[in-house]
Amino acid sequence: MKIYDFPKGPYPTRVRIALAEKNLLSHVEFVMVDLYKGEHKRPEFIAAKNYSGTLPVLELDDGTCIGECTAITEYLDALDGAPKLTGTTPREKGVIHMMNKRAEIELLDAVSVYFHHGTPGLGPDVEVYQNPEWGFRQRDKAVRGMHYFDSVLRRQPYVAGESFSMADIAVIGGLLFASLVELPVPRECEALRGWYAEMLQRESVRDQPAFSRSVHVQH
Ligand code: GTS
Repeated sequence: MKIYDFPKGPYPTRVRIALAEKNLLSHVEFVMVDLYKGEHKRPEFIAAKNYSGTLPVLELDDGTCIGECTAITEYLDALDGAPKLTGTTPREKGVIHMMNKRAEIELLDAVSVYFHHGTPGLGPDVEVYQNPEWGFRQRDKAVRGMHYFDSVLRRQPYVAGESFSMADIAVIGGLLFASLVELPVPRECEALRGWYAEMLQRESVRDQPAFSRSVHVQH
């Protein structure tokens, strides 16, 4: 398997965490695609690897390309091996998918829109259209999302219930992106802050390039 990757990016980090959880990191060849050079927007990448022009992309040995972190994680989870990140029972699968989607809509994707529209983002050569007002609205939405996940984590240890799952990984991605754009988790969100501090100690998270000491230098 190959992963088209930007090692410190929040979305690619989601898949890296999933690979680490599943003990699959050594089965993957990582191919760096430089977002700041716009390599992900080149016509050949869009045509052959990912129509969306985003990372990460998983390429299977038969040439099939799978984009979208959720889809990639579901693929990896369907291979043999514990732990299960997307649930086992129908109920677990439903709840995990719901919370993962909420983590994207209410937090991670909102921070991403803020990055691309409300900040210089990937720079003038790559950000060909920016709408700052939309960016700032999404920043406010992300802060509301933080309050929502705080309320969830006040009543249960993990985002989708009693065990670590793909939904935790998506919220980790959201908070990683928030830290890159210097959007702090509100002080009163104590449960979310405590949970995140715990997640940062987890081996699969702690060892990722995004959490190395140079993380704040460049997205
Ligand atoms: N919905 C996609 C997914 O879940 O995989 C979003 C992927 C995404 O936005 N990836 C970012 C990207 O390619 C990577 S990073 O920002 O986390 O490093 N962004 C570049 C762009 O131009 O949107």
